[in-house]
Amino acid sequence: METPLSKAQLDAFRNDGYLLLKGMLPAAACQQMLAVTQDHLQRAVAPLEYEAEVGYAGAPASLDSTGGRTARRLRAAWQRDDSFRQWASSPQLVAVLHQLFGEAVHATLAHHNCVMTKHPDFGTATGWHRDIRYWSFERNDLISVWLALGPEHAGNGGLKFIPGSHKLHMQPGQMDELDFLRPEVPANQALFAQGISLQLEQGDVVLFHSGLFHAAGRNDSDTVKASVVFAYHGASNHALPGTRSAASEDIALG
Ligand SMILES: O=C(O)CCC(=O)C(=O)O
Repeated sequence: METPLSKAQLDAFRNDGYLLLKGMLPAAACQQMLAVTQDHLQRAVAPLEYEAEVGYAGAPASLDSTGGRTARRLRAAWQRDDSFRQWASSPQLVAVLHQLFGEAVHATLAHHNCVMTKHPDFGTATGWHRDIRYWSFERNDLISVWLALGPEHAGNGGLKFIPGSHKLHMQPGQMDELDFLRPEVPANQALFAQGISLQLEQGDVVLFHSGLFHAAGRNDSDTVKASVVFAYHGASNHALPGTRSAASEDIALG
């Protein structure tokens, strides 16, 4: 297996909990995924998750209220179109993940496996959380892979990270019942102050540890933002028996 990452990049991932790979995917591949995304959004091709279902602050109250059919995610990206599958299983990406895990790579389709969209009118901000809330594995050691299909920044709801926060040990009172950092806790406010905004262009890829705290704002631009997001784990890190992670499709990628 080739080793595309330098020692400095490996160290950066270990220390910061994320790694940005600028221009990893050519424009043509991104444009193809964007065209599928726009078509499926327009035709509401199932399965979708709507802002009204997620219910974050400012979301439409119900599917039938104004803006109620604003999509949050096109789910099942792997099953949805070959262009997403090709990206998620591409040898170039698998080689990067293999190096980060130090072993064979599996994709879990238990969560993510989607195109995340953020709409200007009814798209909502996401509070500070870590993605491990979505899965149940032996170790908190999964990696989310986020591919920008267009520009992402603080003005259109781009990601914010707290570098190094994957190493923190949290006190129970810092998190709410959904595993978000409680905004009113002073220790959390000190953490939020360390948050940085990522600037992504089309084709940029950011890989982040499932313990890294991240958040995202609203989309104040006039264009829908779209990002393809998949999640991976090392072959030795097994889903816990009886959980949704164990019941979901898991793909060995080598
Ligand atoms: O785009 C956003 O609002 C953040 C999405 C996110 O981090 C998540 O759904 O886990």
